[in-house]
Amino acid sequence: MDGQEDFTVSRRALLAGAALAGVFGTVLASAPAAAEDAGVTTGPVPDLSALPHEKIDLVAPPFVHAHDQVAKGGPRVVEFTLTIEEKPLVIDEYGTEVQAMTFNGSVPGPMMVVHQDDYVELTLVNPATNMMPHNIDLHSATGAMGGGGLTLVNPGEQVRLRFRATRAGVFVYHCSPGGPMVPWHVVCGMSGAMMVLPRDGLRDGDGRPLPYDRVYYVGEQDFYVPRDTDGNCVSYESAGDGYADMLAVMKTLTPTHNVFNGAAGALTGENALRARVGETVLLLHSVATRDTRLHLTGGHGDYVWATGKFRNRPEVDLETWFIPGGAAGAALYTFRQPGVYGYLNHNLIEAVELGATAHIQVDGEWDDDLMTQVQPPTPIG
Ligand SMILES: [Cu+2]
Repeated sequence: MDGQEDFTVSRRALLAGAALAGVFGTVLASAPAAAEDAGVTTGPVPDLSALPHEKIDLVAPPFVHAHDQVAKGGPRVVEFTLTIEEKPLVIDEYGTEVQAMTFNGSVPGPMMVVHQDDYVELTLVNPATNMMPHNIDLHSATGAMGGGGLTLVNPGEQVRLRFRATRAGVFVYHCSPGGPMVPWHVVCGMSGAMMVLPRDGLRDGDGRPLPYDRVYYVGEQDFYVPRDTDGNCVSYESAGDGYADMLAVMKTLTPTHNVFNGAAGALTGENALRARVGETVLLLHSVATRDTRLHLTGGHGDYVWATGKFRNRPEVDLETWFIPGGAAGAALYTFRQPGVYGYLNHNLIEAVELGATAHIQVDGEWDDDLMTQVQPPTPIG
């Protein structure tokens, strides 16, 4: 692997995915990216025309498209389209710009919601304006590297994948185009999540329903921005131009930024999430690479599926919950007090210095029984 950083990856080489795989294939065992590499041959497409079809328009995080919590009727075919956008993205208040790769233009990509046993029919579009091949590995899917082996598309191509969502939970999806392109595309922004709800909705450990009034989706994203000799972050004209420098930073395993929803401050202040006292909020959270430990300041996790899989009994009354990299979790909380809550990675250095903080602005009546200031700050006496 020595000297890999010395490769200058031109736009042309990135476009020619095969050529690039040739370059790196000699130095790295590549994860298979395409169907032939994954040894996959699928048969005739099953006829599901008798099932109801539903086409969903996705919305950008932190919002989640409208959905039923309890499924009405039997399994459906739920249709989604994700369009890949390679584009510059400002990731902090200093104007640091990265050449991001995104699903639907946002980091993270949009949350997709279905019910267990639904069929997901996903169209992945790679417009000709992009420069690189991409695909999608859905952790909610079974086979062909989560669909990655059947969805590799060059600029100017689209592909349609169908899979059955057999397991209930929140699951990461990410680009996985093979070899060293995998971590690079993911730390350039290419991940998101899908929630597969149990058909009868969320339940506590004793089978009682756990409905929610609001749902938000937060994706935690690590960025590795190269710096110049003065310590300033460097921007590049294209993703390929910055590849070698970024790879060197990636290999330190120390991100320069670790942010919620694409940028430091994307969910704070004016952009805070909102709720009211008495409302139950479902907080969905994904991390594609690194681990996180989430905390709601002044609140709790009433019910938490930290690893996100709803057939497991939720934990209750948590102060902080751990989500391993490569997973998406879910936490349910009913707000009891108004005010501004921090929702953050409780590695406080990452929260405050690297950007992993959101705010939740909660309106409503204060409960003096739960908390009150018995004496305001007063000279000691
Ligand atoms: Cu990609």
